[in-house]
Amino acid sequence: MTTLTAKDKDTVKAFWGKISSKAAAIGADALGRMLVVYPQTKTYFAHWKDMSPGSAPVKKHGATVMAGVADAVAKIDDLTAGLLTLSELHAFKLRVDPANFKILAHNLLVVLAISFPNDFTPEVHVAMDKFLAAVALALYRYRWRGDPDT
Ligand code: HNI
Repeated sequence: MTTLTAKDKDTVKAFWGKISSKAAAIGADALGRMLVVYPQTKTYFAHWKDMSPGSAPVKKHGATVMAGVADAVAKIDDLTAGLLTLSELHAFKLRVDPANFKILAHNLLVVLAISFPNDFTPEVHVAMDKFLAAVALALYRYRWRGDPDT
């Protein structure tokens, strides 16, 4: 597991400052793409009326997920403790397979890259990649019941 350096954290916070006002739209786009490109992820959202890109549930949940990411940026120094409640929800109640966190992170990176081509430098790319991996780890660690760093 790659660790977020102090510089990575600063890069994530600065980039987030630039994009946060568009977070809901970014989340909706990423979620819509995830459901189309990786249809196995649809199983978790089978109770929605419409899973297509731009639909009301996709927009609403896109904003919800990004509110979670915003919370993670605020708690970047201790993601494990900061995301504990959300982690328990995803592990025990929603039973999300950890592989899906990587898939969502990938879709988020794609949307960030195409939405902010100038700001999404290689430095931002690597910092956001590491950050989303750290968020994923904090969210699925309860799946393993072991030391998440091994
Ligand atoms: Ni996730 C609900 C945040 C990844 C499936 N999710 C939430 C909520 C937040 C959230 C916040 C609302 C919690 C509440 O109601 O108290 N999810 C996040 C974040 C990530 C993430 C920050 C990763 C960056 N979730 C995923 C992934 C999946 C997923 C990868 C499955 C593919 N999440 C869900 C489902 C719900 C959910 C399912 C309930 C939604 C609903 O409408 O029932």
